[in-house]
Parts: sequence; structure tokens; C-alpha cells
Amino acid sequence: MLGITPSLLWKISIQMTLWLFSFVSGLVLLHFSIALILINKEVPQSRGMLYPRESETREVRSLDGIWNFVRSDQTNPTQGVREEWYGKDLSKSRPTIPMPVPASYNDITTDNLRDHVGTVWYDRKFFAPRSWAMDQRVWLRFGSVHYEAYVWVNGQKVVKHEIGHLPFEAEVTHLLNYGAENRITVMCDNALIQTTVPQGRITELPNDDGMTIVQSYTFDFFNYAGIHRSVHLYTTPKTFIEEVVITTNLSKDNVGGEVIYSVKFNGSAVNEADNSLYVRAQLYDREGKLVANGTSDEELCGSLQVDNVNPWWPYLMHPEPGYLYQLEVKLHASNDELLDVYRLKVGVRTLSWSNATFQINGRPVYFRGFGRHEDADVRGKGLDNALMVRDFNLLKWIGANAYRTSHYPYSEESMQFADEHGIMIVDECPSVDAENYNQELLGKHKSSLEQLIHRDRNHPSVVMWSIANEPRTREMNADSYFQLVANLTRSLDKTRPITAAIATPWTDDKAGRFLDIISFNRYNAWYSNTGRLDMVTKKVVEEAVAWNKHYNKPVIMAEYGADTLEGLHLQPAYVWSEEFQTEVFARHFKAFDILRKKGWFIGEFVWNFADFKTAQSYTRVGGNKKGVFTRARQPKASAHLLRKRYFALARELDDSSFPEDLFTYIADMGKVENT
Ligand code: BDP
Repeated sequence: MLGITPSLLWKISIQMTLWLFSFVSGLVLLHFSIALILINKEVPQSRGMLYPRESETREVRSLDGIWNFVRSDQTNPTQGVREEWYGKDLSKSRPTIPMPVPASYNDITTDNLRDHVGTVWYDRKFFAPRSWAMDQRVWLRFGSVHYEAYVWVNGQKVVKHEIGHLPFEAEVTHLLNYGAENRITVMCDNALIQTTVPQGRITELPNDDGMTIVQSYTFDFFNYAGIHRSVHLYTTPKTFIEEVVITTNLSKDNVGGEVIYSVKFNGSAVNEADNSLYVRAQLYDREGKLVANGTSDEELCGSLQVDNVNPWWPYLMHPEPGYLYQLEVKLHASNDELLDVYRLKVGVRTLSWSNATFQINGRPVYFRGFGRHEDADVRGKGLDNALMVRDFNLLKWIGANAYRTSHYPYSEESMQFADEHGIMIVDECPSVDAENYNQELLGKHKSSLEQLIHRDRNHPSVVMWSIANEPRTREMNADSYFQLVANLTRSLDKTRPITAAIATPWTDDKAGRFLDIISFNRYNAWYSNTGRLDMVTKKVVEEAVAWNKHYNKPVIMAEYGADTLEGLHLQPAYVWSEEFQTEVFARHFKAFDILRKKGWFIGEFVWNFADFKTAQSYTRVGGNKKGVFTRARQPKASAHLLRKRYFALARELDDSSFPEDLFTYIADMGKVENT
């Protein structure tokens, strides 16, 4: 049984302070228990949160920019709440510094804000136009704040959200001053404890000045925090389209397509039992030509048939990958009055899987890709369009067709980009290195998946859910825990398979039987048998075969790699050198080719796409250097090798052609051979 740890006290004191000040209605005190029996409790249901898009009935306004910022005293994280800093401009309570939004706050200043533990505050002003006061509802939406956020508008509490990397929103219609200035205040808490997702520990340790609070965590990426993605205000009509859920089908010959939609509305003007509302759905192709249209039933559901459909295909699997239609959803009142219009992109594709294959549109898929991170110099995990576009250009340059959103949901903008470019996504929730399974953790873990599926269910690029990375699956409770997590995921989406990236040896694993596809992470010649290039191929083959035999399911190698310092060249290959990374890859390729012939081995994912920042450690020189690209997104030697492999696989499996510059001219091989 765990005692009251400083980290628990911390969360309790924040919660208590808020409760005492009755800022958060219905908030109950955090309780912490290690239960031997895990109970399956309902998780809260997400609502709304369609990506903010303008239309003839909606306006969208960005609140991105430079906000004011204050860090709390680490030893007094609830001071701002007790002193009601949200009641006036932050600058009236404390000196503020400028802080960009979106961005992690950690690497912006020159002092140790990087290692700050606990709460920080943001605020900014904005105008709400007079026109919004009429027949509108106004919503405030955050793409993500890591880890926990408390939001006030004009001093009034608006919303609290826990778990980073996921959107949340609240209606602010009645809190705004129209035709006048308004203030938004955000308190963000980055503390991770044993019941947060992901988990961490907070301890008090002696330092040169007395005692200090230290955050630790087992996962291997820096715990960047702050307002990581865009903040939007958007308007909707009084009665509006709150949710759109899309599924698609294809005929056997892939010629006929079907788009099935289901719409929910929200509106005080029309009562839910009033089934006189209807939806008019219109589907347009890439050229803007109307290809299908129809009217919903009374439940606001319907389907559209598309003749000569252009299915959504992954990159290099078809000459026209990432084909998207535009679905226009119009909500009408019974008297035909147009109430609301929302448009979204739709890819028509089917997924199917068995104990040996994974298929898209009836064709087997072999994944060739990466584990990645949202990570960059200065902005940390902040959304950065330049970086996102560069990364997709590199993914296409190298011939990858997939990546896993290791180890948390990535930005909605990047999901849309993946749809457009035909990059398949293994969509991972924020659970990494889960251990000490307990009821509280289970609830949040399930909630993170509920929120993720709610957010990403309409993306054709999302082909699999990853319910965890490297959970400690030999622990007691791991089986009932993962059974409950997998059951929830399946109940929310039956159209996609479930995986988890497992590092526990198959002999001890208790989670694999709840998955559809087994993904395993292993660092042969790096964490085990360091430097031994002669101990890779056979071990990879043996382990993949063992996983397959044990569970009789398709297998993916979800992580392999070696830290590599760009520019370090050592021949013969020696750990950390570019030669070593290249050799490690080649030894894995050999194993993968042996495994591919067995029929159930369906993918290879390098760890990692690019170098990324970690917590300070003597095993990390400026961060994790297993990137094929540097943190500045330039190729290491291994990138050129991987590119040749990925294009060779695409040619062999999907008949795609080589880019002209894939092979550098060396010599006239005919002549060389003749001599
Ligand atoms: C794996 C983790 C990944 C790490 C990697 C490494 O899944 O997050 O970055 O090891 O150590 O175990 O490079």
C-alpha cells in the first residue's frame, strides 16, 4: 500500500484549494488506491469538439500569439488559486513574461523554467465582436494543454481538463462581453504522479538551499508542458451540428463506395425528441464535382453511394494515394430552414485483419515506417506547421508509408495531413511505461482512449489503435487491466484493430492475448549485447516467431535502433557511430526479409524518425539520438540506406517505381563486370 507521497499531497492540495473556492463544480477529491481487483467503471463520454472550421454558419478565430506568463512558486503551487489570480490581469498579481502559444514553455527562457515542476499561469485579452451577440453560440477550444488545465474567462471558471495531447472545449456564450474586451486565464500543471497518464513521481530532495521538488519519470522523452496546440474561439448557430461520425465501405471490386454518416445536433431551440430536423449530405470529389447526395433518416443517419469511387490508398500503394472527398453536412429544420453547415474530408476505404494479415481495400499491407515524437528545438512539443510539413516531406522522401504516434496523440493538423498524403497511422494513447495498475489509473487510461477515438475516428489514415507503449505487462493485474482497456477500445471502434508496443518478453507477457496485432520493441546490439552486430538477425527472427507462435496473431517490430551521433564515423562500426546505426539496420532488414516469407510478419518501424529531447541522463548526449534524421531534420547516413529499403519494398510489394535519385551513379557496372 502506498502512503501519502509528496506528489499525492500536491494534487490533493490543488484540488482542495479549487474545491474550497468552489471553482470546479462537482469536483471530488482525488483518491488513491491500489486495488487488487480492478472494476470496470464507465468513462465520461466526450461530446462535440469537431475540428473548428469556418462555414457560412460558423466563424473561427485564433487566439494563438504571445500570451502573458507567470510561473508559480514550486513550493506553493496553489497560491494563484487561493489569491484568485484569474480575477484580474495576471500582471496585477505577479510580474509576467511573454510566452508564445502554441509552444512548450520549457525551452523559451534562458533560466531553469525548463525544469519547473507544478503550476504556471497564462493570460491574454481578446475582443468579442458585437455581431457575435446575436443568434450565436461561442465556444472556446484548446487543441491540447499538457498535462492538466484550468480555464477561466473574465474570472469565471470555464473548464478543467486532465491528460495532455487531447482537445477540450467549453461554451462561453454567456461569459463574454460582446463588443468589448475579454480575458482568458489558464493554469497549467505539469506534475505527473502514479495516477496520471503517463505516470511519474514527485519527490522532495535535499539541495544546497534546503529542500526541492523533483519530478521523475521512467519514459524516455522530455515532459514538455504548456499550451501545446492552437486555441480557438468559434461560433455556431443556436442549434448546430455537434458530431459527425463516418464509416466507409467498398464493393469487392473496389468500384462502388459507400459513406455512412451519423450526425448529432445540439440546440436549445429544438428539443431532442423533436425528430423533425434532418440532414442533407453532399459528397464532392477532388475537383469539386458532386458525386453523391442524400437526406438522412429521423435519427440523422444516412448513407451515400459513390459509383466509380476513388478509394483512399496509402502512399506508394497506388498512383493516387490519399484521395479525399469533401462531405458537406447541412442541418435543416423541418420547415427546410438551413440551421448549420459543416464540411469535412472523407477517405473511402476498408480495413480487415486476420491472424496473419492486415488488409486495406482487400490488399495486404506491409508497414514500413517509424516511431516518432512531436519534438523540436525551442518550441518543444508546440504545434509548428513548418516542422510538420518538413516531416511529411521527409517521410515521403524516404518512402515510408506509416508511423506510430509514439507515445501520445499527435496534433489534429498532422492527422489531417496524413489523410491527405496517404500515410497510415498507428494512433497511440498517452499511456507509456504503465505500472502499479490501479483503479484511478485505469479510469484515466480508458478515458484517454475514449477521447482519442472520439477525436480521430473519422480519419482514413488511422488504421490501428495502440493502447499502450511498453506497459509492464508481467505485473500482477496487467491481464485484467489490459482486458478492460482493450474491451473499451473495441466497444468504441470495431472497424480498426488494436495493438500495443510491448517490450516484456513474450514468456512473461499478460496483455498480448487481448490485442489483434502484436507489436514488440527490442534493441538488439544496443540495450542487449551492446555492439554485437553478429547477435541481431537470428534474435529478431526467433523473437518474432515466438510471439507469433504464442498468440497466433500478426506481428510487427514496432521499435529497433541505435543511438547515433551525427558526424561520428568509425570503421569498423562502433556504437554511437553512423556506421554502427547503418549496420544495425541492415542486420534487421535481413531478419525482416526472413520473417516476411512466413506470411504473418506485417511491418517494421525504426526507432526513431528524428533525434529528440529527453530528461537529463548519463546515457543521453543532449537527448535520444536514435533518429534517422537529426533534430534539425537532416538525414544521417542511415536515412539513405533506409530510403533504398523502403522504396525497394514498395516496388516489390506494390509495384511502385523508384525515384530517379535513389541510386547514385558509381560506375558503368557492365564494364566493371566485363573486366
Ligand atoms: C523504448 C521506448 C522509447 C525509448 C527507446 C530508447 O519505447 O520510448 O525512447 O526505448 O531507449 O523502450 O531509445
